[in-house]
Amino acid sequence: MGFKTLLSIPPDYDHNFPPLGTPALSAYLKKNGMACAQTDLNIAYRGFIPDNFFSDKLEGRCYSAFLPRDESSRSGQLPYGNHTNSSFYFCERLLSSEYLWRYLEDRDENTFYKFYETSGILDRLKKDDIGLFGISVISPTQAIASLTLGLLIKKHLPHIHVTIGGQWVTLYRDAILEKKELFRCFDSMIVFEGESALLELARRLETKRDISSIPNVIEGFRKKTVSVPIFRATSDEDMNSLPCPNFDGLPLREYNGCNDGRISLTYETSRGCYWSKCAYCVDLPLPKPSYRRKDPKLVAKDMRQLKERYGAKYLLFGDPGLSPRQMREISEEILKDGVEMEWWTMARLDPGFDRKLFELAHKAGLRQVNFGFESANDRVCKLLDKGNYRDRSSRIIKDCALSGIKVDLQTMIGLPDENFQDGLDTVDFLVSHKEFIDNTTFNTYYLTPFNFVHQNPEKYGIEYDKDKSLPFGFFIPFKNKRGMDKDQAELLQKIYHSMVSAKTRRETAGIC
Ligand code: B12
Ligand code: SF4
Repeated sequence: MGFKTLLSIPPDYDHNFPPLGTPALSAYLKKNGMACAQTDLNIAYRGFIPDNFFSDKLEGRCYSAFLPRDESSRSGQLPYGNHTNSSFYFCERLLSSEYLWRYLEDRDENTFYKFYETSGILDRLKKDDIGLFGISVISPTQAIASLTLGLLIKKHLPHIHVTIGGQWVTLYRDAILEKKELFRCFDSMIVFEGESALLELARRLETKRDISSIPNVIEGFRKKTVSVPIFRATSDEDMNSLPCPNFDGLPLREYNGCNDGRISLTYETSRGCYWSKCAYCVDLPLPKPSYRRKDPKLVAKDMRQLKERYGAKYLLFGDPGLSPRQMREISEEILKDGVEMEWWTMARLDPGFDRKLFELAHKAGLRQVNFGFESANDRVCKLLDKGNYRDRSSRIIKDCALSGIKVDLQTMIGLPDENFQDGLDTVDFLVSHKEFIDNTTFNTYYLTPFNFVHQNPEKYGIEYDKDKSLPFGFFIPFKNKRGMDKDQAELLQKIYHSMVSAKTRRETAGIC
């Protein structure tokens, strides 16, 4: 019996689609001859805690102070509307508190601990004779649950090598290394892209070889010291040698995206961003990975495989930004191959997009594009190196909608140096283009770590206190020196919503 790896997706994350990290890694290990399985504990955790658990339990516990609880923090202040022990707020505060270790093993209050005890995960690890257990930490919402799980396994099954990886681990690699005691919860961590590093880790563990020199693998605790080999030596994988993701073992019918019975999966046709300039970029923190795309022929082949193997009907492309060239060539290959499938993607408002291209892509199954629009004000876009221009955005949005593809606009209000008048330009644009826009994701701007604004706040008219930032903080408090404050940003959002609904009421009443 060979060496076995089990990869897990801990709570709490998006329930709409299976996250792509573990299917990508699982496929890569299998392609290279290593046994690998995966389990989605996030889906299993859904519904585990009663709705009122956190509101009822606030009194009298040391860690209740880390839960966002007053009315002001429940409304507007907290992005992503999560008020539990999986909130960004709770995670970053608990990680910096003296109660962390007590919480990680608190049977009564730590709902993740309770869940793991009943989930059967420890039995599975024993029964399947797992040698390497991987935890995929994509977002801060999973961090406390991941540490709880790692610690539990290290206590009960210390012979199993526990490794953590994913976007959260990569983003906070320095903070984790600063807080070395976290290595009590895992034996190693893998930063940046994980395929080559995880494969090499599994191979060396199987043959009981030293793991300290594997690029992007950081080993710790057991040896009392933490070894830090050079990061990124092999982190940018060649997309054309990555196999089609493998979703075996994930409960594909249980994701919300499958609510009408059609299997919806995640996929990627490129990594990195071909633009890579936006000053506030959240999706790809610094240092940015290089841009690589998968050969469109291979993309069409993978899509066929996902359809045949899993009955997939819909694909969510996780590419941070699909380029016009990639969209064209993929569409051509899909049509040549005859694979019938619907797909969704994120893209820039790039001048290379036009009606002809969108019509081709629509024919090939493209049903929705989420554009990074952010602002209709050219000065603000220029300052942030967004590369968007109002008139061009208008043309692309119309071309896309008129081709039958839904337009979703990611919009931010309160951007660096953006004043109230600039914000009104955005509201005006959205209202006047309403008939072409299917949905607007309207966020208030938040300063996040490791981008150009964070690196050089003066240039963008931003001020924040570096010394007061929490090491695991995601939303950093800041002052927009010349721009609008949070209240004005919220007011603009209210104006937008009232104008859009007023317009809709008039249209419904047949006045327009
Ligand atoms: C597509 C996407 C989504 C989609 C799909 C989500 C899904 N179900 O898959 C949607 C739009 C729904 C979404 C929602 C959210 N997302 Co999102 N999303 C992405 C995006 C753009 C791509 C993710 C992806 O598929 N990558 C491709 C896979 C293959 O890469 P990967 O997951 O990084 O995995 C590799 C490595 O990290 C590593 N690895 C991963 N797991 C493991 C495990 C082990 C053991 C090892 C060794 C290695 C390893 O190896 C993998 C292969 O190389 C990323 C940004 C990015 N560039 O990755 C943000 C990102 C993951 N999302 C993020 C966030 C915050 C969210 C939201 C909370 C809010 C938001 N920003 O919209 C919600 C989640 C809602 C919720 N309830 O929790 C953050 C996470 C922040 C962080 N770093 O801590 C990211 C990084 C973007 C960002 N900075 O805002 N998201
Ligand atoms: S287009 Fe998106 S991923 Fe690329 S730099 Fe801008 S915000 Fe980042």
